[in-house]
Amino acid sequence: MNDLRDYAQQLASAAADARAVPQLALHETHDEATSYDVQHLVVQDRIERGASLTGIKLGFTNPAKAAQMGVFDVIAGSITSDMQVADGGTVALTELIHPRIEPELAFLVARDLDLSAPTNIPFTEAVSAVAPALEIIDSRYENFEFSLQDVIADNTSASKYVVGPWLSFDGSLSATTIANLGVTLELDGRVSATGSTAAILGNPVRAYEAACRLARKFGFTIPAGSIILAGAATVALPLSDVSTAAVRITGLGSATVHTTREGS
Ligand code: OOG
Ligand code: MG
Repeated sequence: MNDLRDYAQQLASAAADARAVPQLALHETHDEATSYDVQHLVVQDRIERGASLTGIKLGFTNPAKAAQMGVFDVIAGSITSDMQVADGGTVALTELIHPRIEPELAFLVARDLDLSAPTNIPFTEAVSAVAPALEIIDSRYENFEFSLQDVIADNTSASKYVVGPWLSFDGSLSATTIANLGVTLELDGRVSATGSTAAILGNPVRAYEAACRLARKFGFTIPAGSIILAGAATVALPLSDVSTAAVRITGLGSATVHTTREGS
């Protein structure tokens, strides 16, 4: 356990000091399950600094995103209250290493998910609302380079996220209507990446299934009120020279974040 604590400490300090560390190369010595053990210790460090868990995020649910990073397994991480930025809020770039931004879809979990049960409750019973979202990822590794095991240990590069207005599932919004919605990522008013919610595992509803599967396997909980970030609908783009970023999803609306170079 000692070496796992040491890995977690390196990653937690890198995030707190906004300073990259060399790749841990965990794939040489450790499996996925052990990498999730390191991740849980990294998240525990945030909780000890006063944050609380807000949900679960998925990574590499989009093949274009997986190809961008060279990692092709779907992975999960924890999101916490200190990562949440209000819609229209500001992120201090000085607190980040080499941030990238990606447009996502967020789900609001309506009830405690019983992950000891062998099957999932249906998506429409588990999830009550959906929102456009932005994720700012910030790998703690030099040059944003990692193996599968390394990125799992680094809490899947999770750094900040913004959730736009929630839309409840009702007659006009359903698991079918969210299956193929246009997504744009606008950087300083320019459309910089376009995609579809269909890029997320073919249908973002599958991100809910993946979240349950990974939670069961690697010891996450998904209580009522959790946010599920379904994964990027496009590749991630560098944020360092951007002042305002927005995601727009057809029929769902938008979410916006501003950046500042002043320390907070
Ligand atoms: C890992 C996180 C991937 C996504 O939405 O695919 C992710 C990374 O690319 O650094 O959050
Ligand atoms: Mg993401």
